[in-house]
Amino acid sequence: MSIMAVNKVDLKPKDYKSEVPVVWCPGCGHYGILNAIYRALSEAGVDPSQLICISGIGCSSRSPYFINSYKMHTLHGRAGAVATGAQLVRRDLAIMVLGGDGDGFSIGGGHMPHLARKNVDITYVLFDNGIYGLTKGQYSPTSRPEMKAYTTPYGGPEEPMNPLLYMLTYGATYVAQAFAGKPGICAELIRGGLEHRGFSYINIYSQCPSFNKVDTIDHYRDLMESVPRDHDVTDLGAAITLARQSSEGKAPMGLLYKVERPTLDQRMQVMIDQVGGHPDYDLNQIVDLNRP
Ligand SMILES: Cc1ncc(C[n+]2csc(CCOP(=O)(O)OP(=O)(O)O)c2C)c(N)n1
Ligand SMILES: [Mg+2]
Repeated sequence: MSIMAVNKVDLKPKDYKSEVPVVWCPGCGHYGILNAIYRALSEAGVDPSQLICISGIGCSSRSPYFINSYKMHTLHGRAGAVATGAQLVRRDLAIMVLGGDGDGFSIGGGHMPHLARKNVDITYVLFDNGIYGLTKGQYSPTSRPEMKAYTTPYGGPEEPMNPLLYMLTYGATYVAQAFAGKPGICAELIRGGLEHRGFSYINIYSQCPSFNKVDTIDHYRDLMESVPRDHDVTDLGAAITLARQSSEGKAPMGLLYKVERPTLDQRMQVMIDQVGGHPDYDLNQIVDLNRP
């Protein structure tokens, strides 16, 4: 169940830090996002014993190690699929997926639309540094053509994808974006995602000073424009118009879209109830069995 069902605790952001030392390069934007996650968890009052952080592979996918929670470091690109299963059987927990642009949109690209269209009740924070950081700098689906990396020494021949437009058109019910240089805004948007019942997608640009020389923190500062105050977050057309700016040299920062729609687990429960329950697959029973 969404975070609303999770026990509220009064913990400081530092209480969500695990004892594992953070091992990213100096100046990496991922630090800002991790700090924002600590703040969001503290502000939302999430009980660490009722939180699972799930990731695939990548620098960003190491984040669950650094968070005081249950965690699953799964296969490259498969975090969303694992999270879907975890959510269906443990609706009493808050579930976050943490990972990168390569993990989510290259190898994991086949799973992303289904998380959105099924409205799986999880919060997905995508650390978008426009590169494969862990493997030392290959081109990713969000790399700009200007970005020269060792797989593309003359820059890229492809247009980057637009994650916001993608998520909106596939049916995500909470879509937001920020950049690592604004941890306060990131924290607010992640908290909103945690408190939203349904699939929440938060795209956070993150500078990779080691391998991506064009998407610097200054570039993101110039790129990002706050979502207008009068933007109606329930208006899909208006959200799509804002999202399209990312392909036109400006990128919206803030909450673009938020609507209520039945989640996958809610719809499955309705079907199970319609047939009078199922001995092997009763979501309520599974949840009860796991409670002490
Ligand atoms: C099946 C498989 N294919 C390829 C790899 C190599 N690999 C590890 S991480 C990664 C990409 C990570 O990029 P991203 O998700 O953007 O994370 P970042 O390191 O940039 O935070 C790749 C291709 C792997 N570990 N497993
Ligand atoms: Mg990356």
